[in-house]
Amino acid sequence: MVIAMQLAKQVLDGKTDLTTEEIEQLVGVFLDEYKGLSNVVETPRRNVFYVGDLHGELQSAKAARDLIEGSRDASMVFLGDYADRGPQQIETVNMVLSLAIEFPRRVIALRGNHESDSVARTYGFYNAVKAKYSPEIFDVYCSSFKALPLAGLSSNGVFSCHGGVPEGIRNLDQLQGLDRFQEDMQNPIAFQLTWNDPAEGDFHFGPNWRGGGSRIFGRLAFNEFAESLGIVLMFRAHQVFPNGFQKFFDDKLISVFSARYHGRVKPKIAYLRDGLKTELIQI
Ligand SMILES: [Mn+2]
Repeated sequence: MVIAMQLAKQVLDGKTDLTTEEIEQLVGVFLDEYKGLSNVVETPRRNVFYVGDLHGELQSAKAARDLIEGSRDASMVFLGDYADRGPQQIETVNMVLSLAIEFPRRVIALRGNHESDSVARTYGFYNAVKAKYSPEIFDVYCSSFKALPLAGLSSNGVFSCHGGVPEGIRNLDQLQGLDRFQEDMQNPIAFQLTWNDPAEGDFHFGPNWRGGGSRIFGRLAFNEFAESLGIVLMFRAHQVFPNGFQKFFDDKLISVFSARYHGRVKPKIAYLRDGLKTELIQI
């Protein structure tokens, strides 16, 4: 335990050459912390950084680290999609796990659709881990993914998740009661929380090009979900926008993306101040 805490600190300070034993230690301590969390965790009311997709870009993970290390009164919510696609996937995942371990009361990591065995097998993380370590270490990482909570909610009505509004939800208990400890999010509500996308328009739900049971949610679905759960503002990630963010539904939903994505994005981290005011920080 003490060794793993020191290890987390070393990763935050730049250590990248972890042994298989060290990865097992890091994931073990992370699981001790995360497996008992509820599906929807309570997040702070103010002074919260919301970090969008990182996708293997250690540069963005380090920018997040610098923000949380530099602001003692602030908290941070990672909105998922840590590995796959980018150049430093293992290092980026290690950084997020280490931030969660080092700052258990100020940092929370949520689950993205890429924190799934089958997706991470297809989009790069499996190959990266197999090349540097072994398929068994990929399984170790996947065990940490399963423990990630699906959403955050503050007492003043700020909701966060990777994808968005799932179909058929009328109260918080429906989210808290589902089984999230599945490798591939077989539960359709867990799946939609991490896969759905917003679209402007006065409709409820529609088909999503991403497939696999994912949905597009419109203004009517968003408003009903928000009213049912007492939500006044929502942060989510999952979609690439050139400016690193996009606002929907009269600015009540903010989508944020924190990776450069081959130069296609000016990456942002959203910062929720007091009174529901949000600043978008260029990283
Ligand atoms: Mn995603």
